[in-house]
Amino acid sequence: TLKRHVLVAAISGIATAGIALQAHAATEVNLGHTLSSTSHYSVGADAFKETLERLSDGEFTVTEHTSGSLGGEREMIEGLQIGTVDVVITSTGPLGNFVPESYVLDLPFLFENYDQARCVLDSELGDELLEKMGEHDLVGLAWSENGFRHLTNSQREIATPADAEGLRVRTMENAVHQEAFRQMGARPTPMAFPELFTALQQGTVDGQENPITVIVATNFWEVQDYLSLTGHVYSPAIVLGSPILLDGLSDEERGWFMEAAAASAQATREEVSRLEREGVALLEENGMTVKTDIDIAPFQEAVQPAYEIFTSEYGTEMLERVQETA
Ligand code: EAX
Repeated sequence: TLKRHVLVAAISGIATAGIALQAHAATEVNLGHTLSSTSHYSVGADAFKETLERLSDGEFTVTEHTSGSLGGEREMIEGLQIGTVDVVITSTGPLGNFVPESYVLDLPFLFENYDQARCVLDSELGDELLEKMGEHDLVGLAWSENGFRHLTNSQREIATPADAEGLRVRTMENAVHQEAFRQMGARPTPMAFPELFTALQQGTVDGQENPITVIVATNFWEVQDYLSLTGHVYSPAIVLGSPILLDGLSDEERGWFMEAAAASAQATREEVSRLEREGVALLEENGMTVKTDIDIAPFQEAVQPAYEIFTSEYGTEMLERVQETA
């Protein structure tokens, strides 16, 4: 900013000398996500901010809006389309409502581990899916990460699908997830993330499912006693931009956004990996009962119909390509 002040002073000097010049104010980039300022998304937002401001030499400044202060993920994606928000870090949970091709990534038990999931997202297929965003008034900047999702609840320890029978579970606004939980015998209730903590607190729902990262960042131990490490679905995150801002930029400027998003994704993945190592102990220290040795076979079997419903609606091509790449 010192530089900017000097620049502004110089320009006003020139202007008084009768030469018409205009000082450009830095463009403020509003970045939103649903998680707290201690979350892996915030680590990613910091990296985005640092990288974009450095590469653009202050042409862009980034303002981070945490904890869903700009709305839930579905709302923020809509915000990108109409230009009320510039950059969003979001799970792919509600993305299928806008870009149906992305639904495939949210199929339960699609990936076995982090390496496999990251490898698919970093492949040509991942790039192709990012480009697809452009057909739906969104700019796909980078694949980031949320993590493997696990089930928490306030009622009882869950070791088998039968234990989840009748449990009211908040799901993301994602048809594939809702179907999977219905097949498991639970009662899925789709809800935007910013409403979730209160819903758990008031008992509107008994449980929810999210990665260790989110459970830690949201202090869910305050309202949930039981955690079962089901790892039932890998939840990618994506850094999305608004075409209203990005379409008006030069190639160089867009390149800075891409680089900033790549740095963001990298920093987020590292934080996810750290929390995968340290998070469970932290949750136990905070009083959660954690069921670690889950036999996932019956869960996999229970959610099979979600695959059939998915492929009957969207075909098998995308799914086959993901499975070949994995
Ligand atoms: O992206 O809605 C969810 O449960 C997501 O995992 C959360 O907003 C982080």
